[in-house]
Amino acid sequence: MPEHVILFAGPMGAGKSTAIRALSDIEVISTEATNTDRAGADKDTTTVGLDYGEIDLGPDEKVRLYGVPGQSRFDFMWSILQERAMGLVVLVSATMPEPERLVHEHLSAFAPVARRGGVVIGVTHVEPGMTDLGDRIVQAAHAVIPERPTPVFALDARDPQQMRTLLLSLVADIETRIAMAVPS
Ligand SMILES: Nc1nc2c(ncn2[C@@H]2O[C@H](COP(=O)(O)OP(=O)(O)OP(=O)(O)O)[C@@H](O)[C@H]2O)c(=O)[nH]1
Ligand SMILES: [Mg+2]
Repeated sequence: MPEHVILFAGPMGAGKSTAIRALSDIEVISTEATNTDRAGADKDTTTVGLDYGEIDLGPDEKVRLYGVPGQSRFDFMWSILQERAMGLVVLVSATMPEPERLVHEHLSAFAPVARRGGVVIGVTHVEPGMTDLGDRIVQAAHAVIPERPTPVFALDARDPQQMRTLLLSLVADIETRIAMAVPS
């Protein structure tokens, strides 16, 4: 059965664990601990290990969803998982200072996955009137991946329907790339 490995990256509080919970068909495996960094994100818990969920997109298409803890993106276990991953979701919250800088940082950390497979960016906590934020994020993504456009979605990580739209567009992008790849 064909399967995809998708990584969810982004800073603390962006909504990675929430997004995986919204998408997963199975009970999510999550290693949450008490958040001692209230300045980083004002919430009760933070992910210290990984999040893991699964979703079936069709009778024989399984997607494995892995959340990368915001602070440990350079750990060796993520280098290993990065080799298997074909897709990357970078999440960032619009309420964070300089979301475009955070996108640059987290996309750079997983650029090999984005280049080999596909990537989408999800911006959470978007309020009306944040007029040029989308453009700034598009530019930040272009600086890391200049060879093709990176889609940017405004979404609520708690909303399964919106998360599904993002995931389906990522998987479609990956499959197009595979279908059109030059045989080696
Ligand atoms: N109002 C609002 N809340 C959101 C939105 N997206 C996510 N959230 C909330 O924002 C918080 C995000 O927290 P997590 O999902 O724990 O974030 P995380 O990226 O896993 O963070 P770490 O594990 O600490 O790196 C949760 O309380 C969500 O319910 C959104 O678009 N609007
Ligand atoms: Mg988390």
